[in-house]
Amino acid sequence: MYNQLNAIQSHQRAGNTLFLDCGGPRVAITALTEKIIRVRLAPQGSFNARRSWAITPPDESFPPVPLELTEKNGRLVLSTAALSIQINCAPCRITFHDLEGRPFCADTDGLGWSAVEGFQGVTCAKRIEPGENFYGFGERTGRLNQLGQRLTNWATDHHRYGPGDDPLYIAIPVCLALRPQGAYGVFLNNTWHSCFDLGAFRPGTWTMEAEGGELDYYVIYGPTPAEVLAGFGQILGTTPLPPLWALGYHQSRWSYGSEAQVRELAAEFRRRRIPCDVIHLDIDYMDGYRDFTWNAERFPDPPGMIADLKQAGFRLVAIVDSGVKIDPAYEVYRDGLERHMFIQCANGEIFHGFVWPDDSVFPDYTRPEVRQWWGEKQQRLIDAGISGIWNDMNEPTVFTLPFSQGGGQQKTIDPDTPQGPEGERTFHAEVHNLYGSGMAQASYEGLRRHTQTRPFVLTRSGYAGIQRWSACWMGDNMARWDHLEMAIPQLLNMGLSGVPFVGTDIGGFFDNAEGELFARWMQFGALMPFSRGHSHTETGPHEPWAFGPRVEAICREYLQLRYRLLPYFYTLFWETSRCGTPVLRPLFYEYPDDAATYQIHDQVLLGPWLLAAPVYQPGQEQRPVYLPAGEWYDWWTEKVIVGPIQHAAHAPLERLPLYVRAGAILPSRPDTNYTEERHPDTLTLDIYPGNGTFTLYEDDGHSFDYERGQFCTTRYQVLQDETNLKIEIGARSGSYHPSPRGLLLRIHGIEKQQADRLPTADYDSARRILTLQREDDGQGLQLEF
Ligand code: MIG
Repeated sequence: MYNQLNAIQSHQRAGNTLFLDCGGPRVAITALTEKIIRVRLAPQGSFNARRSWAITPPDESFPPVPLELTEKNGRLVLSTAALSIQINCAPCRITFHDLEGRPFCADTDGLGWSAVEGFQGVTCAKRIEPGENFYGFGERTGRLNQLGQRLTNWATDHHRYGPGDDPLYIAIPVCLALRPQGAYGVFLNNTWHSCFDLGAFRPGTWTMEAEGGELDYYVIYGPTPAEVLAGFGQILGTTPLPPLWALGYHQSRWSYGSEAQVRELAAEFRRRRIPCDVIHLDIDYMDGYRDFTWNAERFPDPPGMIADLKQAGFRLVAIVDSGVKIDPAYEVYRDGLERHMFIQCANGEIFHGFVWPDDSVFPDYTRPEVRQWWGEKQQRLIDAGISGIWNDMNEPTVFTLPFSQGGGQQKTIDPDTPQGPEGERTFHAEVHNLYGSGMAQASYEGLRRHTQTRPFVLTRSGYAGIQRWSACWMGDNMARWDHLEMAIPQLLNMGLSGVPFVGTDIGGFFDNAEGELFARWMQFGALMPFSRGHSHTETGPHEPWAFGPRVEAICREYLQLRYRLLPYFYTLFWETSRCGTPVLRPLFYEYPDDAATYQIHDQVLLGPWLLAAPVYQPGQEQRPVYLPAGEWYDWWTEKVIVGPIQHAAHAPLERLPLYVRAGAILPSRPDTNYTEERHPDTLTLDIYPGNGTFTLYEDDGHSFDYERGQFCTTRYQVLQDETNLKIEIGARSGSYHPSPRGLLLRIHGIEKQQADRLPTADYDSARRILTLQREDDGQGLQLEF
């Protein structure tokens, strides 16, 4: 039962905010930009003074926005240059309109607050417009479009989750609503247990509800999905440029549990010439699961081992769990206790529960001094040469009994446990969803302080804004075909929630993969922004060579493809660092006016140019692929297919259906076994006639010098008219200078007569590819023929 707002009795403007007084309850509507509007409800009339937990810039930091307020026919209309907010006065209801007058995000019941004694919930009900679909919502199962679903935001270690399960580890109350000509986003700025109901309870109405805190939401108008994502980036932050090595392939397992095993694994990758940059150490490297320690028997000389591996081009990432073992002989426990770093119950006892290290306590990462302290503790791993930190069990997961006694009940920290920074004390119920983000922030900031290079952090749990600190993987999936299928929309919806650096355990975590499943998973996995194979301790070997030579060859081929495309991947990460753009995108992201793309959950675009349609069924050698309007080049055959079309792709086990959009300029580099093996001696540009532009970004790949201008960009353009193809390579601009290299242009889809107009080039008539070789002097180049 919720109270609803009555009539507005007075209103008042203060700067960019319009306050509405509804006879006690008050509403504040703030235009932060012409497209970002914040709406807050104070049921008792006074707004919560607490800062937002996840919003980066304070409201005051936005420059003034030209605003117009008019009143007519019992309505208040607040207009920016991009939209208008129409407020019905009796009762108070808010509707947004685009410049053509189309309504969106319109209140039905509007803002509500609990009418039940002892329950502090808030709610807001909005109309689902005809043809509207809903995406994002962080880490989800099921299809891409979440229309008709009810989704919970409560970080949970959902044991053996599968399609249809809710909620999972990551809680991101962010949604992207889409219909032709109009996308908008909503961020529910509330960290409590909350739900989105997308018409499951009441068809035609979508709601957001939280079990505590304020009703406080941001509406971000597009009209394109790209503009919505840019808006999310403005308020929630973006992923900083990762180190290049983190874009390589990562190999993990629970656990590579000894120095000999790790060395053997590394050698095997090089022997077999399968590209790999990173090896992950799961919990067995530790001494009795004590964070920041080493098991001296299994790993007698971590610095020596890590130094040798570095020589061979491998980095190590070490897992760190959130639970700190209760053990008076353990320095981290003792020190943390002395400095009051752990979460304490209301009765003064330290909260404790069972995880891998048995009885454990939990740092309160909402407190800056705790994050600082945790970051210092990482020093031991960094001193040994560890390059990145993997945060696990940080929902946090807590059990009632030791694992040796079956673990008992799985839960988390009790909701009424006090937590929070000085002056902002609250209870776990409010900050539960932030636990993973706080831990990742502590890890990121500690790594940055101590290494002065770009950190790599991987986390299982997180809240909105987690992209500022960490990559995310989708937890414990299974080696099953439906889990491979689920991975596709799962990663796409993460990207649409502002989190681009994502991947699933390639091959599946639980159970044994068979070769065919592994090969198909790797074909998609090689294109995942975060690409890591990982598996459970009770499974058989899951390394790329574990399934025989045919699967091994497939893994090699697709990982080599990933490595060749690194300049493209890297530029896509640069884009997301600036604009929040997803690296892996659903089709509708690039074709928002094509409603045929709205329900496609099983195809992806890697950046603007590459379309992949992973095969996720056994024995399948053909699958339907939707190609939107325009020309598409089949990656394998060079055949041109004209969309929009539903096309049957030929997909024997060796083939991932892959297409390049006309107008593409795809930068690539020569094969390497790891990202920093040598300076690439050639920059290759694959050019696909059509109309397009692309800006390549380059820097040293590991330092923060780019923040001081040490980077360069090169703009490319392809123009095609009836008779001529024009290719323009701009002069390189910026103060970073790549090492000397050649430039290889491969122009696709060229007919013989046209090729003859460029006699200096090599022509492959079977594949219709024209090749030109130059020095890459950074001066730019123009071709027209
Ligand atoms: O209770 O560290 O999701 O990736 O291998 C299991 C062991 C704890 C869960 C993680 C998984 C990891 C495993 N961890």
